[in-house]
Amino acid sequence: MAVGVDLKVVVLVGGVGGAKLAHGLAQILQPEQLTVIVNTGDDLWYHGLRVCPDLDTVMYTLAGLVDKTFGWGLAGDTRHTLEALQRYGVDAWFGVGDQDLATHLLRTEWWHKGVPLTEITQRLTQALGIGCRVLPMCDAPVATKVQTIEHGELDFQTYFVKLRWQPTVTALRLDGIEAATISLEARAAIDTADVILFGPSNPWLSIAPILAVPGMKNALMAREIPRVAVTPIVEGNALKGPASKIMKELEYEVSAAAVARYYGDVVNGFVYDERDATLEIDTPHTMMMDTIMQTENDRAVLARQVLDWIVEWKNHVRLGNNSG
Ligand code: FO1
Repeated sequence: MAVGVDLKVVVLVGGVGGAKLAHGLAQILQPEQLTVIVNTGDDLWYHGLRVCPDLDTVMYTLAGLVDKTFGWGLAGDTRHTLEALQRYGVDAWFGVGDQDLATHLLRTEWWHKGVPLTEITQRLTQALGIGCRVLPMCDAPVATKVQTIEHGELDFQTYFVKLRWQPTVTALRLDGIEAATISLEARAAIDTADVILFGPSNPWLSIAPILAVPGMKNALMAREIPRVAVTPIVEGNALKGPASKIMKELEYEVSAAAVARYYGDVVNGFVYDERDATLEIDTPHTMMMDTIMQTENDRAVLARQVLDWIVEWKNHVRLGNNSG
């Protein structure tokens, strides 16, 4: 079944995994049908530059510019500036590429002129030829802080990149979240959406910060439409990154079912992997699929399967049958 031409989709994402689903959706929808709302809790000041890793990962992925080996950064980028910093004795553990710097330079220039991050992102995405809307979760700076046993509280990228997510996590805090508000653009996208998707991103590190933006959760839950999460956990493992390690450390069972329980009634639909066929998921509407996106085509296939299932489910409800 073809994806409905009028279907408006909002997808909430973090970095690499979520960007892949956003790319799949962008391959099968018209640009005006898709809005991607991105976590900015990972953002940092890097030698005076405002770096927004998840926004950049999404942007570069959608523009076809991303480094395919890492899943972040620009393909073919070099690290000469990083090497020059090292000559000055800087411990250059955060791998910003030379071309990548152009994004951060421009963003920072506009940031200091008072341009909101939403507008900055629109300028950058437009220049990169990205048709769909990419929105930061909010305009205010919010910083994820990671409480660990070994090092106390860490800045997110210190935990994630410098210490390679090895410290044991005991809690997460979102610095600055109280001052944030849902943007008019995010609100409008949610208010007019036919479907909300939660990408296969880390629920604790990537999706929770988006949901914590004041006004965001209410805006999402006010919509009686399919609100569907795609699992980031397959056969008890995260496909990428520390999701399963963090689940253990925060004393959750490591399974797609536990992710569904964590989302609770924020979602009413859950897509889990066919390799986990024996799992029992509590969410009202569930579907099993091959959720692993190895190729670019896999992304479009998964996006289409998810939307086709949702269209069927919506038709079913319209016909008066609320089950399944
Ligand atoms: N990830 C790494 O594992 N190592 C890095 O040195 C690194 C640098 C980096 C620079 C710019 C950027 O946009 C992303 C970068 N990432 C790096 C990715 C990023 O730290 C994480 O993937 C996300 O924050 C988690 O979603």
